[in-house]
Amino acid sequence: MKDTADNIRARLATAIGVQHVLSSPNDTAPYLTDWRGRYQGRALAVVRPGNAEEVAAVVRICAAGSVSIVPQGGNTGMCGGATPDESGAEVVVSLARLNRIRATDPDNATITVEAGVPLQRVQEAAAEAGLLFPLSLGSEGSCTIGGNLATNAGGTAVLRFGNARELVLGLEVVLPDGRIWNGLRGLRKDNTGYDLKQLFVGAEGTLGIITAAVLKVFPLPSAQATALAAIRDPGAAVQLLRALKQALGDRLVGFELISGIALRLCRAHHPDLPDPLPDHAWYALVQADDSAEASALTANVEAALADQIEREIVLDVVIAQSQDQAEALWALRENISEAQRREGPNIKHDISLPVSAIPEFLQTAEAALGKAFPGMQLVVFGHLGDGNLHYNVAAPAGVTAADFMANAPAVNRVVHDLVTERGGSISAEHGIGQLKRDELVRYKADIELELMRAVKRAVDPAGLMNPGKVV
Ligand code: FAD
Ligand code: 2HG
Ligand code: ZN
Repeated sequence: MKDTADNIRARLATAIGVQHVLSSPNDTAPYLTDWRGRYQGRALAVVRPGNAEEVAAVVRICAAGSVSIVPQGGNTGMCGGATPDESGAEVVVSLARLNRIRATDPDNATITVEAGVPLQRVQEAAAEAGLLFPLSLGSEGSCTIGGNLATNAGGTAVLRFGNARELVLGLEVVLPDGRIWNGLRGLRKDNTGYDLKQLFVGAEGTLGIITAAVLKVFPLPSAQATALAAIRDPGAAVQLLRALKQALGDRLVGFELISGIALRLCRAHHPDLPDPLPDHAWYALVQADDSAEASALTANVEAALADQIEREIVLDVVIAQSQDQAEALWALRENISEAQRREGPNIKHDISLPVSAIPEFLQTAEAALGKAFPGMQLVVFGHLGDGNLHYNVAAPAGVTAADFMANAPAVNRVVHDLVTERGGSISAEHGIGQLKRDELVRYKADIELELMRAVKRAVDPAGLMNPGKVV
């Protein structure tokens, strides 16, 4: 027989303390909607356990009562994965109180942190030990490492360091039956069968709750160079990327593409930001880091960019002369998403393609969308070095965003069909959540969906972990 909601709440309160079981509308409101305000759910309770044992106790209570669980970190996700459904029967498990740095091991180049530690705090803790944790996202002040792993987050340094998946060596996970799996190993080599930790990375909370992780850290760079280049078109960006890889090797950390429209939108909402190269159609933001002497890196970056100006690949360039200037150039890029949110709803696509296919994709997609939805506005930017574009579509002037959003399925179809035809992915780094669950069924091969469902059934036979998300 199913427990009543009151009984479940009482048991949760006994397990983790009544003050950590929230159920009043005021207390729960921030946990029940996503960052973009696109989804709105209800919950039986929002619980805030303080350690892995308490998470396990919460999961056992929910499992015994057949109550579904929605894990939540910083709630910055882009696909509604951390928002409960509208039934009011799910329990949101916030990991925010699991916020300890457990250990730093400079000789092993690892840091062990709890899931609720904000990404920026992980970066700072590593830096305090003279080390670099390279995952870097615009949301890093709010998102948590547990959320980063659960979404396999990407960001702006994937070109050099890989996605979250490549930065994790070990995990501690509370399984759907409430057992704690301690896989907190700090090993770079471990071929003892299936790589279980990777199952939970990118699973978006559908297989278990990550409570802690052992992460890779790297030497802090001693030299950094940041440049904004104005370029003619995306084809020139691809040529520039290739030339900079050749000139800088793995000192090239990030390579972002920004359309002039995206940059101007960002400045419209952040007029305090600089406008060093006004009125160009496209820009590339380049980050290079090195552990060697600063002058060598700067000279190499300058020479490489000067060469590209001579070849007319780069039209104009500005190289940051100070840390403040570098941060301001990055702010032009990092604040585009926030500027878009302020501007109003838009139809988002987080796509990846072979880098070589991107210029032609952009031309074809713009023509196709222009024909089907005259006047729509493209806000294109993203991590070109990784073949990942944020291909966002906003309403034509004079059309309300709400009316325009009714076109989302048709716009998705145009974009995702073109991406798929070119061997690309409909979710490069944001995940599936509830936003793209139906798109996944449409575009993922049957055999892959079958394997995913088999894994889900094996690990979570009762289907209580974040139902309705991903699979
Ligand atoms: P949440 O939003 O709380 O949750 C995301 C998903 O993970 C949900 O399905 C949730 O159930 C699950 N989850 C959370 N914690 C756990 C846990 N401990 N165990 C199991 N499951 C869990 N993303 C990128 O990849 N690259 C970017 O460059 C980037 N830039 C961004 C910029 C801005 C301004 C914003 C608002 C978002 C950006 N994002 C980016 C998206 C988002 O920040 C990432 O997806 C991030 O990894 C989510 O972390 P979170 O802690 O906020 O997770
Ligand atoms: C970014 O790279 C984020 O800024 C957000 O992934 C992208 O808002 C978006 O579309
Ligand atoms: Zn991104």
